[in-house]
Amino acid sequence: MFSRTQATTLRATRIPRIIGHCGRRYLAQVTDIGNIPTASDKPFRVPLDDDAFETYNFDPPPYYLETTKDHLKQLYHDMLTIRRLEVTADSLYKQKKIRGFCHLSTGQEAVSVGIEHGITRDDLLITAYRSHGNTYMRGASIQSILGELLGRQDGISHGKGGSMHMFREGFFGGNGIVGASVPVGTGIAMAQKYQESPNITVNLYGDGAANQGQVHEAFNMAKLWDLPVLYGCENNHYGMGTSVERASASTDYYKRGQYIPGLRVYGMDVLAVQAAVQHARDYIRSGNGPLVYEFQTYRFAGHSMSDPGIGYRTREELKSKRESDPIPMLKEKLLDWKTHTDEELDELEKQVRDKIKQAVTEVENMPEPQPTGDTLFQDIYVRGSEPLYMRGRTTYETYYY
Ligand SMILES: Cc1ncc(C[n+]2csc(CCOP(=O)(O)OP(=O)(O)O)c2C)c(N)n1
Ligand SMILES: [Mg+2]
Repeated sequence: MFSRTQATTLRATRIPRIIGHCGRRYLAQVTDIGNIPTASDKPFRVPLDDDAFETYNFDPPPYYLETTKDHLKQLYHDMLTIRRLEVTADSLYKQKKIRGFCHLSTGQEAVSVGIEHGITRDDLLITAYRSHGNTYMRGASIQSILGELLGRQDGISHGKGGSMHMFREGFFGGNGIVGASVPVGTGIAMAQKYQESPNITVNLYGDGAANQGQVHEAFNMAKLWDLPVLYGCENNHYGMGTSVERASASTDYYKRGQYIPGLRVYGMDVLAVQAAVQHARDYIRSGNGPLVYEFQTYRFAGHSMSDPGIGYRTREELKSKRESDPIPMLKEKLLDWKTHTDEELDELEKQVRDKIKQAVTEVENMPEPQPTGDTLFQDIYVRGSEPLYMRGRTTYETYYY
């Protein structure tokens, strides 16, 4: 475990941050820029910001991340892809090609990307409804996500789930009921412990959900039984139109586990998120029980497509938060460190844009689910595991599988 003091010795020529949490600019330098290997797959360390973490009864992660040039580019690629996918969803919604609920996570990409790079595919993940980024990061194709949003047969939930209900192996959704996924995720971690699995569950919820009783009941059981679960509160500063200050008696969400150690992570920095999650995984897998993390992030868009997102916050606030957009922030670091060139990153951005554009064309040509009674009753259970029959609206509508 690295203390803050030990971590400091890893840095030599650091320029102190001159702007605070909102509107931050990253000015730190790599310890020894000459030591960055030329080979794209050779590991080296990059420093993290001084205020990347705040701890609660917990040793902080190391203030550096071991990475490679390929990996840094992958992080950038993943955040760009989620952003582009959601900007595209926004436009498809406005064209009325996507209907119903649709919650975007623009601004929060560093959280979903950093988490996935801090765990393995054998670890499990559950979240609430703002889940397009998590779904993509768990390995779903862009087509399956966009297809789901457009209600197509080849969507990830065969067009029946929509924006909030996407699932994949190792990913338990996409859940629409605020807070309810937290006890479900706790149960998943309990199963892992019962089955003596070496893996962990990442259990995400919002700042709005954090005040619910069921969240705290889940914390109690997780600590009582030392379950392998990382609770992650994505503090994007609002639950619908209500700011955290108006909703929460304490906005220190990383301390809300009381008897569970916690960490506040600067969630606009994908490198800090990954380092923090790797650290949590090591800690939990060593049998230490649960952790409560708070990822400090920000939602640029409205709560959902029906919320313009400006009625409860000022344009000035939005403007200043946009200065800490996780995507340009990472780009700035890569350019500062000379790990990648401007042209290389521009080319990557173009490739991502083209890929999403191509996916939209494919998805628009996907068939819609068959408008039959059978379709209605399929996919309630995993295919092949259905019961003998299922009741419809009335007993006269009983469907036999
Ligand atoms: C049990 C329940 N109560 C209320 C709602 C309506 N609702 C949907 S989103 C939301 C706000 C949740 O905020 P937060 O947990 O911070 O998540 P965010 O939208 O910021 O990602 C509410 C109250 C709901 N879906 N479920
Ligand atoms: Mg919120």
